[in-house]
Amino acid sequence: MAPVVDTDLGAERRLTGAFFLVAFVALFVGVVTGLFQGLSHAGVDLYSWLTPLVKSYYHGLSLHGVMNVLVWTTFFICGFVPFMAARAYQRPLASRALGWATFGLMVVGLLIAGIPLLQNNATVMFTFYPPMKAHWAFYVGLTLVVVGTWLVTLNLVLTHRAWRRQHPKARTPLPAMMALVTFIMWTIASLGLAAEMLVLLIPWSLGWVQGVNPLLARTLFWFTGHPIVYFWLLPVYLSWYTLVPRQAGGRLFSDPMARASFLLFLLLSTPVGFHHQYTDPGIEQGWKLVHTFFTFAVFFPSLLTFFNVVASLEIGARARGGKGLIAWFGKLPWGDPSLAAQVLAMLTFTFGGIGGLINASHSMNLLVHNTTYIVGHFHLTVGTAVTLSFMGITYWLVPVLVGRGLWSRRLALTQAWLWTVGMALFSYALHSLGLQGMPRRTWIAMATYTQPEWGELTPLIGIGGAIMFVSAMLYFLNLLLTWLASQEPAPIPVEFADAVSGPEAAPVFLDRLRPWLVLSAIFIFVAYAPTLIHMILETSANVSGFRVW
Ligand code: HAS
Ligand code: CU
Repeated sequence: MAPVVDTDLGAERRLTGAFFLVAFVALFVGVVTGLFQGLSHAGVDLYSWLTPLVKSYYHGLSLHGVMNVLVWTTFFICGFVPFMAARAYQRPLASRALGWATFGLMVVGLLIAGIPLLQNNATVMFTFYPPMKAHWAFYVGLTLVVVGTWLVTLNLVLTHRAWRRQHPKARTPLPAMMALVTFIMWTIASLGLAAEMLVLLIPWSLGWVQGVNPLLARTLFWFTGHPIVYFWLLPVYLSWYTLVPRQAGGRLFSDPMARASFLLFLLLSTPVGFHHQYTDPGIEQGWKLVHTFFTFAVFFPSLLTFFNVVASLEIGARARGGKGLIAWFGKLPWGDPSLAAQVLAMLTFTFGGIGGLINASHSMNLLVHNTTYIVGHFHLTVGTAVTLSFMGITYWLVPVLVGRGLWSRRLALTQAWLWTVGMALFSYALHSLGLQGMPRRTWIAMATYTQPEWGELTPLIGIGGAIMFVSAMLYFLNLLLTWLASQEPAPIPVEFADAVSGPEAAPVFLDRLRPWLVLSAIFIFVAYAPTLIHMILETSANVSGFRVW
């Protein structure tokens, strides 16, 4: 007899809610520090006033980066993705106990890393390049968070196996396949960071070894540091492919194409890290070129996504009476804040993605590297494509989790538009200033070399940042009131979209991960082994640490 399956997923809801709560706290700290940075660029320096809490621009920047791109994203994803997988398999996670243990481990890791960060003992920014040396607890805590994400992978794989035993012939449901690929890709990618932490940074910060190898550490960091951006992006694509078409009133255009896109990400996300190191010495030009080619290759699954998602939106909009070549776009259900936030995120990502291609081009990278242009790029991508989509997702998912309707749709819509407008001003200014040579990661208010013409655009950074801050506060207010005060009836969860060309049209090789994993390992080996071996043999770990803050 088949076991009784709890398809209500009550326990999964609580677990997802717990992950979300931590994610929201992180985002709150991240946007508050973000406001200070934006204002500081515009000449309003609050750091002297804030000294008891935030010691310097760089302390604020480290809090901002770590809380937003590492904690908000990771905790949101570990809450959202397994919940989607469980819904798609129509069964609970293989081990709820493991789910809660994972959450516990990640919170402990976060606390261990967070204390030195708050105390200004880990002001090394989210890339923590040595020889800048943080308190050892910062590295240990972050490592525990990463180990937690591997346990999520384990739980997803076990859940998949249990489902497969009962459905030997069926195609893996698309959202579940996407969940698996996201976490397996990330687990492979995070091996670089794990090696950096365990072999280099932790022994060195504890004083067990005297020196560190900064070049090797940076290389291992970017082994993980590029694919981490797809760890943030793929859960968004999961929503754009499997939920948004339904929210738009239509169907997914092609299920097989969506699968192909995710498998290409599995294959190509990792062997590209040198595009962050074009200006680093010690890596041969030829290998940098190989990573350039892979970077342009991993652009392709995003193009597939663009095509597939626009086609799906168009199907929905035309079903609602949309006409014309472009005008159908106006017929999307713009009054639904969850959909509006995500479509605005897509529009923004179109610009962020094109900027990524400029960064990836070796010769143009030399112009923009280490300038505020890059800051503009990643606020369009992780700061909007990802963050605004996550906000859109919470507009339907948080009401489902707390069992009450969204407190105010209008407030939510205002919030999404404010974020988009604020970000447009903010990132326009940063891109332009970067092209004029303004450096990133610099306390510009204290710099002695600023150019007079920068002053024409710097106010926009402050204004855009302040608009986004207001937007974020409206977001938190709406969620808080939904949780505590809403009288609206509990909503029905958004169902997964049907596909015009469905899973049965997908060839079997799109439902097998092993061959893709083997190919992925070969690509990574080819792209990294010669350089890593060379670095390990030819360079030494002889740089002692510095506290530059
Ligand atoms: Fe990037 C630096 C290249 C994507 C995040 N990136 C960063 C950093 C971050 C980041 C955080 O090659 C800074 C790290 C640091 O601190 O130093 N990036 C790329 C490329 C892509 C790319 C080629 N990045 C992302 C994503 C991120 C992200 C995604 C976060 C989530 N990036 C770089 C490079 C650097 C870099 C260099 C190093 C720079 C340096 O020198 O330091 C590509 O994956 C982008 C492909 C995507 C597209 C867009 C497709 C559009 C879609 C939307 C569909 C729209 C619809 C609506 C449906 C081409 C899928 C439209 C409707 C209509 C009707 C039009
Ligand atoms: Cu990258």
